Amino acid sequence: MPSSMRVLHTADWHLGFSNNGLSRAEDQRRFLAWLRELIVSREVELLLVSGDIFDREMPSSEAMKLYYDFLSSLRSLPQTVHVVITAGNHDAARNLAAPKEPLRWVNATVIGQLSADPESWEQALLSFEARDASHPGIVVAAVPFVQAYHLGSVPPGMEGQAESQERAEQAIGGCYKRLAEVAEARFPNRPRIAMGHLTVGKPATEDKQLRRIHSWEGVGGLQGLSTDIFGAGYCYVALGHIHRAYAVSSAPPIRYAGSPIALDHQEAGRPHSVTLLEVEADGTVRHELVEVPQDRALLTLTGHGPEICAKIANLAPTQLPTLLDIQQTVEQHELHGDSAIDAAIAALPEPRPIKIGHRKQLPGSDVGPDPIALPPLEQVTPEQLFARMFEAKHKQPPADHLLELFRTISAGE
Ligand SMILES: [Mn+2]
Repeated sequence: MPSSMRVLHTADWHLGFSNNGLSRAEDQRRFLAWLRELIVSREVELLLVSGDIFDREMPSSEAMKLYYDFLSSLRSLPQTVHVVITAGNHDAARNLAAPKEPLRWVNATVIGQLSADPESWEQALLSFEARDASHPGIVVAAVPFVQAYHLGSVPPGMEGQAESQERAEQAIGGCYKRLAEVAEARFPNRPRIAMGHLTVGKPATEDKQLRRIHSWEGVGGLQGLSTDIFGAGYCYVALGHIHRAYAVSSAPPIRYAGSPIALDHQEAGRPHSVTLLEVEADGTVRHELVEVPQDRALLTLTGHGPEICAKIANLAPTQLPTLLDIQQTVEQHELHGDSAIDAAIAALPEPRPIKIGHRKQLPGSDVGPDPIALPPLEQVTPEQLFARMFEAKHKQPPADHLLELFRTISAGE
């Protein structure tokens, strides 16, 4: 057996994510506990997290606690595990990198942002020794989410325009190529892995989810950049940004890790995984997708009321409450009230499913009933807005105790 180094590639944790206000912190806590066990059982030496650690720029205290507790928990493992974290487009790069120094104590390195100065890019170049002394170790080019103008060759504001695609490829490609050259000079013959949080390659045309993310979130709104930007200097490219585990290219492997848990109903119904790599001394990489247990189901139920109620009655039990997105076909007289569906849910044993969406549509129409029209925003008080939105969603005005609760919250008490 040639000696190899085990590396785990993951991304897009989106800690602090919630579905219509329902926190997914428990799902994420379970994922991180599972990940820690996997690191032990598969003797992982290096963990790469390719961006979107948090769901938002100002993460909740709950999300931050998940993150720091996980990193601290790696300290008590029998063997040292190094962690490389890069900022994604959802992360506030500076905030993520602010605790850089204390995180060194838990063997974690955070790269938040790259500046226009090519000399500074070398901070993203990290070298790790292997446990097995006969293995040369690995160099990681930990490139975070980067707008091409950060790198200095595309003017701000030009991003997203078709003519800037080529310049973005030159700027970002130049960064990867420079890092590979510097790494070769400093650490000759060490296998190199590149990280990135961006859209590269073309999505499969049948994959609506990928196309959606490509068109909405490409680097600066660009379509996928060419895979040529990574050059020939890396034996593996560990990507984040697109929430599906797939290979953009196979030689060398350029892979998205995908989100470890299904975040919304569009991500549900397919496996979610982390990518385990065996990196040999000569840079040969084998990969294995290790499926992440999903303790919660996210289901979309469609049909008429009685069909949906029957589907609810037959739901398989799960560890955490199933999240239901209900798309009900209704007749005109059924537009108000959900009592049969709510009763079907209430009849189930704990943990009962939670309805996070309920859309009603008349047969043959693609859209639900018109949302309630709102006067200009400046003429509406927050409470009126809340009441109208509640009514639009639930087909009835909010009960008094909900209005009371809203007043308490908006008064900041
Ligand atoms: Mn993401």
